Amino acid sequence: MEKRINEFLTKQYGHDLDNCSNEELFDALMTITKEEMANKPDVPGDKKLYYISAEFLIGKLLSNNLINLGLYDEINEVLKKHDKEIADVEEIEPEPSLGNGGLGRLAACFLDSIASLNLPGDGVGLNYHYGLFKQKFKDHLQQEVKNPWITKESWLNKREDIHFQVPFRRFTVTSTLYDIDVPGYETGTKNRLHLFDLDSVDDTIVGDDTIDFDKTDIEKNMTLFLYPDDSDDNGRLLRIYQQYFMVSNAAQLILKEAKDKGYDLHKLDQHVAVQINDTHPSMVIPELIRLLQNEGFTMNEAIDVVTKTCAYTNHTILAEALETWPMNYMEAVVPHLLPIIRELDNRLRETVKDESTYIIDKENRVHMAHMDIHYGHSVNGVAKLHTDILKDTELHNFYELYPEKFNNKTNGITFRRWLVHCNPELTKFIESLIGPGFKKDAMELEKLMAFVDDEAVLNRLGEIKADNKKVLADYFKKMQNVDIDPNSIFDVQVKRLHEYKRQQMNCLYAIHKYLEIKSGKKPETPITMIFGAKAAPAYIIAKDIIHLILCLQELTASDPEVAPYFRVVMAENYNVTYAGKIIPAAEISEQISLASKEASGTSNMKFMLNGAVTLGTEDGANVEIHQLVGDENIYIFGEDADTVVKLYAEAGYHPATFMADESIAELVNFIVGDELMAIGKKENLERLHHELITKDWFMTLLDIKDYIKTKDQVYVDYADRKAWNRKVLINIAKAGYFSSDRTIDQYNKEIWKLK
Ligand code: 26V
Repeated sequence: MEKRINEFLTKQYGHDLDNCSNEELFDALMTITKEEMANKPDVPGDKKLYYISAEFLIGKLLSNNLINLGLYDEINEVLKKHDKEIADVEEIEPEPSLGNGGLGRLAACFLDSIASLNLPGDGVGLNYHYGLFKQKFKDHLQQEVKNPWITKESWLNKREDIHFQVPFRRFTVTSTLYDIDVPGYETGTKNRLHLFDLDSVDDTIVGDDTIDFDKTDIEKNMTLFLYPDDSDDNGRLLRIYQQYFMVSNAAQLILKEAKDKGYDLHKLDQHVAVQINDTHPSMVIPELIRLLQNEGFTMNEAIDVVTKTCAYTNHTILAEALETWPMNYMEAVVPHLLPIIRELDNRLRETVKDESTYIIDKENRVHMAHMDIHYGHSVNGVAKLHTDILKDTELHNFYELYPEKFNNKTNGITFRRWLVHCNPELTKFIESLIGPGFKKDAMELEKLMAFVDDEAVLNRLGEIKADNKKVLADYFKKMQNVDIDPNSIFDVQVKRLHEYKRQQMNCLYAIHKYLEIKSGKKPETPITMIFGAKAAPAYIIAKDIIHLILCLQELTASDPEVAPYFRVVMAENYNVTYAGKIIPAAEISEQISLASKEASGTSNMKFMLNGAVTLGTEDGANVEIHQLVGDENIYIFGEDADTVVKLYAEAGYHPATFMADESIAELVNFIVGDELMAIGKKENLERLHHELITKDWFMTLLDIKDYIKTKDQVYVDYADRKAWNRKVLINIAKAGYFSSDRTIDQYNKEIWKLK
């Protein structure tokens, strides 16, 4: 390997390992890794999965590819010999922001697990040139700028052999395909992530420090951004263009590959499984039907085989994310799909009485999820509680029609990235205790339970955490010039910014702690509250919450009475790379969504695996974590999902009732008090305050008291290091269930049936 790297460097740059730059070394390692992957055969099999998703939040790939190829240790040794660090080389790699949050990162974890279980399955999505956006902080506000990530040399392989014609009302475009190889962990095989693009897309229509562009010039803008602003008509039309472009290419690729392999398209379901990741790819159903009709299928034949091929995953019960598109918008973009969608809807009307399940509603809107459920063979939620809520309330009418279609697939995460790569010290220690088997069979982590009262082991876990906290403190300093005390408790909430996730409740706790310290009550151990979150550019209140967090950051840092004991900090541009540093260093995992609203959560699993203790509501996968670790090793607070669902049904929640409590009012009113007004912007702080006291749709004030009480207890318990590290060990030992290898095995056995 040393020779190969040196040969590349000398030929390409005239340097060798001793005098090359990190940029040159990255190029060498990426090129060699790509060659290695190119030489691997595809995962074999007679039936292949296509996982269609608007998001694939893959993160940087160098280390993970090397780990899966079994080359990581060897390369690490070579670099060390020449005084180089793989971590420094990684810094050079740009991080694609091809996703928004949990749904996109889940898709990336799934690709890793599918390949690692040696199942034939490719991802299909779009090659967004600027991804979501890059977040910058200025004047305590989020600013969005484009995030160019495609460099001359990248992981993308252009497929000269594959182009499809994608027809729209106004024009037809020719697509280009880029593939990223996805090697399995020590399988010797690979799958692919297919990212479709258009040659005509013009990066230069977006200025430097912005995400604005002409939304009408589709041929130039189609694949520039993930989730372009849809607050106006042109934005919404662009979303439909993107979605159809994605699924038409997916459908054409599926049929081409099936035909190339000589399969009988009438038996498509025996050779192909399609997983529809949320509703963004739902148009794949009518598109496949359309293309099969072009192949001579009758409508009945096409519907039958497409239904048996397609399956849908629901990732949220929030109404705003259950997409519906007005018929006239679809007419303007993809008129050729409308006769098919109408036909699908008419067939229902003949047999199904319940109008609430129709695809086209009275306002002429197309309900994408309804189409998926009627014309797919499987509907799954992403955690037990979430699936139960789908069956009992949100999709109850569908459940009555098709009980056999509903199933649960509790989410998971790939341990290759979220343990082996991001926490090498912990991985090594676990290996020294229970051997390497857990890397292939995550349930082996249970063996750690043998050490639950072993003081040396518990101490070592504490040392590893302390080391990771130092690494994170250095990273914060380097990236943002922010000081955090590695000896403080690291209490972390990192996730998309949304009111239901209740970052604002965590802020109210911060205010509580600030006031307590000002009144003279200092915490036993200093505390650092760490946030990381991007807010959708048009989501005003979410951006106001970021403003509040950044004001609290300044307030706590600039007050000499408070700073030594308590800090609030926010990671700028929280992404997969940042997550890889923050999660191994975290001690408290904040999972405080309003019960019933977080479908699953996946950071909760990452934190648990890395030895953080959950402070959370009985929501999403927290419920399953609670069951696994038991009451002693998790902190649960707040009202449960049943209570919350009832409150919504009865319109029974009123923030004013809670504001009548002086101790709550003091915290909420602090948002518009002198201290924060002196730092922040009146408009933003007043708007957020007003929202909380008049609406508070996600019931922050409902749980605030219990939250404060429970969190105070967590901090007290933390002081007993031995008892705390026992909790840490139990959390790690019980995390095996949340390996995405388990999740994918269940998808395969119960939905895809690939092998
Ligand atoms: C929906 C929309 C609709 C409007 C435009 C922007 C946009 C962006 C994303 C979405 C889908 C959000 C769904 C989502 O990310 N759900 C998350 O999925 C995770 C993986 O299953 C799960 O762990 C989280 O609880 C869930 O919030």
